Amino acid sequence: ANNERSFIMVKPDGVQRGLTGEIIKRFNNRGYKLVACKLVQPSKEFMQKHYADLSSKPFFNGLVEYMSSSGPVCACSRIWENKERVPLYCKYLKARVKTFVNVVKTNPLASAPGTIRGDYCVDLGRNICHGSDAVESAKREIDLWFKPEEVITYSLIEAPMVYE
Ligand code: YYY
Ligand code: MG
Repeated sequence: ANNERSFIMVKPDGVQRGLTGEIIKRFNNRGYKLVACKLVQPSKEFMQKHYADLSSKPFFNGLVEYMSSSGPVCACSRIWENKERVPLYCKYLKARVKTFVNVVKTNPLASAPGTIRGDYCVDLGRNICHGSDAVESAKREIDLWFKPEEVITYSLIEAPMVYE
């Protein structure tokens, strides 16, 4: 089993709408191990760091303002504990994360039913969930959001029932 980690965050709209449990459950159902989870009220400066890659975009200020002033977010990390070979896993991580979050599209209206965005939201700026888009960005985001001791190492008892 590999132990590459993803970073998933329920955004303020998702938390306010009571969808935190639904989103956590989606990933649980698929067999991904939750290794970190906390409710955070991020500052503007913190969200600027999180979305640093988007700082030149016209929507950046509004995004940062929204994410830091609309209520808490729920930050989570998961391990994709499965038997896929690492190169294949790396190749498809983006697609896999996007499959759960939105099927490639950021705009929920373009997201397929069955995905998180496709099932729960309609507007671009209220798309309820963030998922890191690559192994490297996940690592950067986990280091930003969590102290090392907040990411827990444990065995998932149901793992042999999920993976052959
Ligand atoms: O990774 P993802 O969330 O699907 O999209 P990003 O391109 O990383 O943008 C982050 C965030 O910014 C997006 O979830 C909504 C918001 N946003 C926006 O408000 N307007 C856009 N034109 C593009 C993105
Ligand atoms: Mg993104």
